[in-house]
Amino acid sequence: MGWGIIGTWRMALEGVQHASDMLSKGGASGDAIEKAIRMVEDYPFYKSVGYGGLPNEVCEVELDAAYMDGHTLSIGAVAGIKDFKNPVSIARRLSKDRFNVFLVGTGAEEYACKHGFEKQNMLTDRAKKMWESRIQEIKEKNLNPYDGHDTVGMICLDKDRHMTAATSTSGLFMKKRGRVGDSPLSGSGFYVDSKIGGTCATGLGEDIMKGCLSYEIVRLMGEGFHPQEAAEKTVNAFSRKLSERRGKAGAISVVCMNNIGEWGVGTNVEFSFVAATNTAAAKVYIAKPAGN
Ligand code: SD4
Repeated sequence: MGWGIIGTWRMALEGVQHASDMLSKGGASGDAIEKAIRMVEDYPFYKSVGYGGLPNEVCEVELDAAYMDGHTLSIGAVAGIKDFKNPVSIARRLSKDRFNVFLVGTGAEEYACKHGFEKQNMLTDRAKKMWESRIQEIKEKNLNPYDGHDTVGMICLDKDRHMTAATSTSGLFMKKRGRVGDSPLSGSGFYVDSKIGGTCATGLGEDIMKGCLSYEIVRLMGEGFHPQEAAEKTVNAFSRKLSERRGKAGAISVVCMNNIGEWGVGTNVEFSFVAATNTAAAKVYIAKPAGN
């Protein structure tokens, strides 16, 4: 039986490689995806996820993360959490609970503390310097404060055909305190059903949320569409709809995989992603918007 994992952006590479190793030896998709996302969270130079993540407008690192089990459809998510090392692990722990599975801010922090998750100041000197220079640029060059943000999101399939999805991000650079994007929202930032497949998204959360794109793509895969067709069709149609109704669509990119390890991507901007399966080693790919 095959296995596979796909993740957003170049930053997913080392994690996907490590997860591939686990999956090829029969590891479970929940363990592989959690480890892969933690590796991105822990690396200080990936500036939009975990440690070293980009701060909000008052220079605090508020993080969002989610985890979904495609077999039980259990979801766990945290948003606006500060000073905890691995938000994805907190999200996974929450997914085991029956109630209160999506916690924000101080509630999420209390839960993490109670369950023994490691605390850490997530603001690095580098991120603080970037924040200071962005403040200058906003004043001097009238720059859009929100440029520069990415989410690591992954979909994982193990040899037992068990699928999981997970996301982690610091959200928009310079976001308002308490702002939450699509990444911890089921159906928008991620969705997975082991009987079909999974999707996760990256880009401007405010726009991704308007279309519940991750759920829609899984639904189309369930109707028999190849992941590539489902992703491309959904992102193109939704971008077009936003352009018609609002004049412009923000950046929207998705990666998806079905439960036999076939994968696809859809995007309205150039973006990188990483995929690995039992027949192809982890590799960085570049996707461009498809003509529509
Ligand atoms: C958010 N979707 O918070 C995230 C950020 C992101 O590429 O993925 N940017 O809106």
